[in-house]
This record gives sequence, C-alpha cells and structure tokens, in this order.
Amino acid sequence: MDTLGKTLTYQAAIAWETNSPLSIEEVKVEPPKAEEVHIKMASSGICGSADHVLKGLLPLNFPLIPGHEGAEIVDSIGEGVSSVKPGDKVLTLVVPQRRECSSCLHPRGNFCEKQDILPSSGLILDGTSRFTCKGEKIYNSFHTSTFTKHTAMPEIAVAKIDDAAPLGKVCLISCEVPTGYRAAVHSARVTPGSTCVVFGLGGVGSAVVMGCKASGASRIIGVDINEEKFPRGRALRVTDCLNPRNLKKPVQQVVVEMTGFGVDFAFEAIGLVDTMIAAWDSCHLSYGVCLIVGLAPSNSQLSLDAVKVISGRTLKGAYPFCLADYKTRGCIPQLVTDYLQKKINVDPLVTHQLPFHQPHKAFELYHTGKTIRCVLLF
Ligand code: PAD
Ligand code: ZN
Repeated sequence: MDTLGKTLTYQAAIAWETNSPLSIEEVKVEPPKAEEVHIKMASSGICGSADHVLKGLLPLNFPLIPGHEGAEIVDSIGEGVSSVKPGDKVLTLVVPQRRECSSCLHPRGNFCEKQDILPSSGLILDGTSRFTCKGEKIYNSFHTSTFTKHTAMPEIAVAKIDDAAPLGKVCLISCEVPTGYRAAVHSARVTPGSTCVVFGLGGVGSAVVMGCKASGASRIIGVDINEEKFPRGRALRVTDCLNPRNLKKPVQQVVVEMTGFGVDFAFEAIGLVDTMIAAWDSCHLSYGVCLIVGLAPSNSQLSLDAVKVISGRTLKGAYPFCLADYKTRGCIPQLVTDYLQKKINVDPLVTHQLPFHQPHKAFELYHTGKTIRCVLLF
C-alpha cells in the first residue's frame, strides 16, 4: 500500500512510562517527510538494550515506542530518497550513516553525528516525532522504534538488504549479530588458537562466541548465572561453562587458573560494572584484550586497579555498531548476504518467535532466560 502523503493509524506497543507494561495502542503515523521512508515492520528482536530502556537504565524520553532490532519492507519514500524504493527489504540501524560528518568520513569512525543514542532526543532528524496516540506525542527510540506495525524513519537509518533475506530472522543482523560477532572478529581481532572468555551467554554474548569460533579460538569459556544458557552455548562451541554462583573463588581467579596466566581475549556482554571488572581481571596481564560490549546503566563508574592498568593489557569498548571502521549502511547488508551464502549462521540465535501483539509474553520469556532471542512477527 502506498502511504505517501497520508497520516494513517496502526497498532504499536507503547511504554507510557518506565517500568510499566507495554500497551498495544492505535497510533497515528505521519507520512514520511523529505529524506525519510515509511516502512512496514516484518520482525523485531527483543534485546537486552530494549529491556534497559524500559527499566529506565538508559535516559530516553517517554512515552515511547521501543525496539530497534527490526527487519521491514519500504512502503513509501519522501522527497529526495535515493538509496531505497517501495518494496525493498531493509534493516533498521541504531547508528545511522549520513556519510557527511567527521565520524562517517574517517576510515575508522562510524558513530555518525546524526545518531540519537548519546544523548537521545527520541525525535527524528528535524526534531519532531511522527507518532501520536490519544492526542499525545510519542517518542522514538534511537531513530528506530520497531514495536510498531508501521513507522517513518530517516533514510540514513535503514540499510537495503538482499531480496532473498528471510525477514523473520535477519532482524538480528540489524543489531545483535554485528555487535557481538564483529566485536570478536573485528574489534578484538581474536586470533587462531587463542583462549577467550565471554561473560553473558545471552543474545549478544552468543554472537560473540560465534565470532570467537569463526576466528579460530581454541578455547572459549562461557560465564553465566543462568545454566539454561549452557547447552545452547556449547552448541555454539563454548568449551567450558562457568556459573559464578557455584564457584568457591571469584570467577576471574578461576579463569586465570584454568588458562595458566589469563585469557587472550575477554568479552563482557551483560552490562554490569562487576562483570566488566571480572572480564578485565581474567585477561593475560601483558597482552590480554578486554572488550566491553554490555551497556552499563548511565552514570555508572568503572573502577580499576591503577597498578594493573600499566602491565600492557588493552581495554576497549564496542558500543552497538561502534566497531572501529564498521560502517553501518555499508557493512550490514554484506552480513545478510554472508548469512544467505552460509558463511555465518544466525538461525541458532532465534530461539523463539511470537506474534507482535504478545510483547509481554516475549519479555516474560526474556526474563526467565529461556531465550537467546525471541523475535516478534508482525
Ligand atoms: P541478554 O539478557 O540476552 O544476555 C545477558 C546474559 O547475561 C543473560 O544470559 C544473563 O543470564 C547473563 N547475566 C546476567 N547477570 C549476570 C551475572 N551477574 N553474571 C553472569 N551472567 C549474567 O542481553 P543481550 O545479550 O541482548 O545484551 C547484553 C548486553 O549487551 C546488554 O547490556 C545490552 O544493552 C548490550 C548490548 N546489546 C545490544 C543488543 O542488540 N541487544 C547491542 C549492543 C550492546
Ligand atoms: Zn555521519
């Protein structure tokens, strides 16, 4: 259906305030303005960052339509849009790529100045919202908002993907897979034969494990407090599973003893300061590399032993998509093609699929820890 020029009403899941249940509402969605696209959602992943948003751990404006890990079809385009056309399959991008700012133009930069994460206004590029409900303005999350049947977004926040892509699964390639997989392959540059530890075997941690394995790591230690994650972790080639709650010593000490001197590469994919410190302390003193992928609550501080910092270890951050020179619009479509060509496999990461109008059930499943990723289907 061509939505150009029309304000239409669609169902969307709204969070009216933090820590309140999502409510399915009729939402008015304005047509796309210049350099915007109107899209029809096909699927959206339920991820840890969306949970952080709903709990108020990240400073976003409410009421909002959450979700940022989406796969969809372009319905109509505003004036000046040239990279996509109606009918194209696309993925939403938390970090857009306008290709004009210092980050976009730098070979190793990708945190485009048009991003709406740090800080987040909850508005589209022109400072307005395309959503209203019951006469009230509804905010966006990170330019995306995927828990809605339709949305209008900036062209620079969508990436056209292969026509053959199965939309019920590839939504994970919009955020979770590039964040975790590329953190291992690209940011940490895991080497063949190396030892790794991954803190958190949820969606992002599982994608990190896949990246470690693809890079030839010989030992991958998985750490999680939920042992339901261990069988799936082992299927992805985690070699040793540790539950810190069942250990008599701090987990970092156990990891160092298991590997002799500490691991070559440690990843934190939980978002807690304590596990970030444990990941850092698990690394080899001299050449270990610690990569923080998890998003800690805003304003939390990371306190490290200053003496141990000078021994040579490296501490790096990999905020969603800020993976060195990993340009979002340029690189994400290639990951979809790699999936279609069976070079990477995201199928094991999609453990559950539910209809869009059951977001509560999806979050319930998420909180029990039974999922790697639950995908909402529209
Ligand atoms: P998830 O909830 O699927 O995974 C987190 C995992 O950590 C779960 O398996 C938990 O059982 C485990 N866990 C929780 N507490 C502990 C603990 N104290 N010790 C050991 N294990 C624990 O979330 P996710 O994988 O979607 O996201 C993980 C983090 O990465 C989170 O901070 C999120 O904001 C950040 C992130 N997420 C994305 C994304 O797309 N979701 C992108 C970039 C960064
Ligand atoms: Zn830019």
